[in-house]
Amino acid sequence: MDSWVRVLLLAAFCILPVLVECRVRHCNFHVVAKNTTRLCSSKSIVTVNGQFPGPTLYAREGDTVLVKVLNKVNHNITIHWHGIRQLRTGWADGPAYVTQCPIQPGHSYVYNFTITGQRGTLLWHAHVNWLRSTVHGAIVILPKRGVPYPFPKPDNELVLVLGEWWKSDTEAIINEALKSGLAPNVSDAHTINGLPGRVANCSTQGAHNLPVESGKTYLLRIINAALNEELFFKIAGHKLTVVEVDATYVKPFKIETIVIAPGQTTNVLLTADQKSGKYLVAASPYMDAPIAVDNLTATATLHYTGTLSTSPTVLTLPPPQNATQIANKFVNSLKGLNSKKYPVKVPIKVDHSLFFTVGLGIIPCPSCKAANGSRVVASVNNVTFTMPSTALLQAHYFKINGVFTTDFPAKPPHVFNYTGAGPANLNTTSGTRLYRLPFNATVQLVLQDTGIVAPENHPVHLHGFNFFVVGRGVGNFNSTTDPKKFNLVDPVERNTVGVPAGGWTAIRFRADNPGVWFMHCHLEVHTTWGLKMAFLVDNGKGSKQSLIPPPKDLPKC
Ligand SMILES: *[C@@H]1O[C@H](CO)[C@@H](O)[C@H](O)[C@H]1NC(C)=O
Ligand SMILES: *[C@@H]1O[C@H](CO)[C@@H](O)[C@H](O)[C@H]1NC(C)=O
Ligand SMILES: *[C@@H]1O[C@H](CO)[C@@H](O)[C@H](O)[C@H]1NC(C)=O
Ligand SMILES: *[C@@H]1O[C@H](CO)[C@@H](O)[C@H](O)[C@H]1NC(C)=O
Ligand SMILES: *[C@@H]1O[C@H](CO)[C@@H](O)[C@H](O)[C@H]1NC(C)=O
Ligand SMILES: *[C@@H]1O[C@H](CO)[C@@H](O)[C@H](O)[C@H]1NC(C)=O
Ligand SMILES: *[C@@H]1O[C@H](CO)[C@@H](O)[C@H](O)[C@H]1NC(C)=O
Ligand SMILES: *[C@@H]1O[C@H](CO)[C@@H](O)[C@H](O)[C@H]1NC(C)=O
Ligand SMILES: *[C@@H]1O[C@H](CO)[C@@H](O)[C@H](O)[C@H]1NC(C)=O
Ligand SMILES: *[C@@H]1O[C@H](CO)[C@@H](O)[C@H](O)[C@H]1NC(C)=O
Ligand SMILES: *[C@@H]1O[C@H](CO)[C@@H](O)[C@H](O)[C@H]1NC(C)=O
Ligand SMILES: *[C@@H]1O[C@H](CO)[C@@H](O)[C@H](O)[C@H]1NC(C)=O
Ligand SMILES: [Cu+2]
Repeated sequence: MDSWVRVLLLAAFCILPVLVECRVRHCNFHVVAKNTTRLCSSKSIVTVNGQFPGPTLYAREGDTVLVKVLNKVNHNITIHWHGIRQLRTGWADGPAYVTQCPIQPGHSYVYNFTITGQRGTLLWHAHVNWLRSTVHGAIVILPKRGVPYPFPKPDNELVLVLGEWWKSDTEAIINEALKSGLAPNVSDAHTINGLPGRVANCSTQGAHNLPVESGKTYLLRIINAALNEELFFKIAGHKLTVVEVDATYVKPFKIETIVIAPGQTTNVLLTADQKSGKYLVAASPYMDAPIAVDNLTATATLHYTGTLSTSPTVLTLPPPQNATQIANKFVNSLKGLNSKKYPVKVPIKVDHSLFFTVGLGIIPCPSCKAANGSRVVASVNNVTFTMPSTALLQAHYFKINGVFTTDFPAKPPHVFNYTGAGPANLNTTSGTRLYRLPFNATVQLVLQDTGIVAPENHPVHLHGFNFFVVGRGVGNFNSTTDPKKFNLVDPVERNTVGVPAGGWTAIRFRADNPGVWFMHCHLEVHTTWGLKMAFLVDNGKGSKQSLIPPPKDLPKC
């Protein structure tokens, strides 16, 4: 029996699973609206089961998970299980119009997938329009029964979901921007488990409390579920021992401040080894390019038991918004664990060597008066991706012609100084173009930021695969000198990686998962603007190397 399921979703609480082994257990995600008053505004938000953040999905490595999503709101919805490999089960991946048509109001769909060879922290979120701003939650995958963590067992575990909050409805925010051609309004606050901490002039606020006992060690599962902002995270007076990112183990290291991009997760060990008291927990934006961000710091409190609530909190200053050195210190410390049990399997031989520019552009838009008849777009290799009205995976599986082409360029159409002043013509082309890969091909992909409009750090997320981050640098990638510096021994393995502002990142992966796999910037505004594409991975010849047939309840367009 390989279809054992351990999913515990208690209607209103997220608790660690009770140690009961059980047969297939369906869990229900009811997508419902909820009126809420927080942060100087009352509004209706879309939630799962009325919770914000949504319920934590607990599972164990090897489990089959069945989540029935019932759409009770007046929006199309899909849920993406961010970082779950979805081996041969692309139908359960979730991005709207990529692997499925959306679940329309009043309809439901059962996501059915098995968690193979993965354990750690991930997140689930809506993958249609901007609904993920409030439709998101944690995924906690425990190691197989009896398998220990490769680090000292913590006394307890806490999930911390970082988010972004707008006073207005987020669909209104992006729709307004698309009409104007300009950038959308930045958020009004950041949140830690749904709460912003103290915000000036706001009566409807509140801070999350992390209770700890002196001398004990905690595993903090930190998730960035924000839409558009990378965040620094730190706790006054305490060092964090980083042990995992994106559900892959890393060589443990101690650090004061971590940086986490939307879609990324980081597990850290925290020992309550300071004087009993209250300590500030801070999540603040990281942005080292001339782009407007929400500069409010979300705060929570690390509260040693026995400390009076009236006692003063030990404070900490968030890093400056542009503290690239602090961000780099964290990023450069990440190395795959590469132990006997958890080896780093980076492809050494490369079958497909790809070079993709990622960045912004400007195209004509006669109705966009605010932006003088033009609008900002984003692109990969100068292609602004056009979403189809039929899901790509269906078009592929049922051989529906005319939905996409497989001529996505392996390199940019023009060579220019990518990180320099940029070309005079900022136009892009548009299309629904995919890059096709044979089953089990190995891929090296260099992602190069451009300075067009503005350089910016783009956290690029690949569906269906983990990849190894073999290199990273500032300026233009040099294909002669830079590969010599690649780390092919113990690179970190992840599913979302930041391409540094005005720089590049090189990743490698093996295309061992047949289907259509989305790749996009995880800053939602850039995805909306077109910084997205997809890989089409062919079936292999072996018996377990084909995409499985679609489930009967797969939504239709
Ligand atoms: C939210 O409030 C509006 C206006 O007060 C009301 O019409 C609506 O029924 C409420 N919705 C929910 C889900 O409570
Ligand atoms: C889930 O998918 C598997 C195939 O991957 C299938 O055998 C099983 O019947 C499905 N379960 C449900 C409840 O649809
Ligand atoms: C965006 O911000 C502007 C300026 O503060 C404001 O007038 C507008 O109403 C905001 N848009 C939305 C959708 O809240
Ligand atoms: C808060 O309110 C005070 C008094 O009404 C006002 O002077 C101040 O500008 C407000 N601050 C913010 C950030 O809105
Ligand atoms: C945050 O941004 C606002 C608006 O751009 C600005 O007025 C304020 O000074 C900034 N605050 C900090 C701490 O940088
Ligand atoms: C960060 O911004 C501050 C204030 O805008 C500036 O003085 C400083 O030079 C910047 N630091 C870096 C490393 O760019
Ligand atoms: C690219 O532009 C940058 C910034 O202007 C400049 O420093 C760099 O020398 C240029 N590189 C080349 C190869 O021209
Ligand atoms: C940009 O491309 C569009 C079509 O893709 C074309 O209509 C327009 O003329 C181009 N504009 C410029 C300035 O090249
Ligand atoms: C992008 O494509 C547009 C439209 O074909 C073209 O005008 C422009 O020069 C291209 N830009 C780059 C950087 O390749
Ligand atoms: C993929 O190719 C590698 C060699 O490059 C081989 O060792 C492996 O067995 C292949 N995997 C599958 C699933 O065919
Ligand atoms: C790459 O670096 C080498 C050695 O510094 C240099 O000769 C070459 O011009 C560089 N290539 C590019 C495309 O910048
Ligand atoms: C919801 O999805 C259906 C199917 O793709 C589409 O026809 C409809 O326009 C969508 N509705 C909205 C409000 O986007
Ligand atoms: Cu981006």
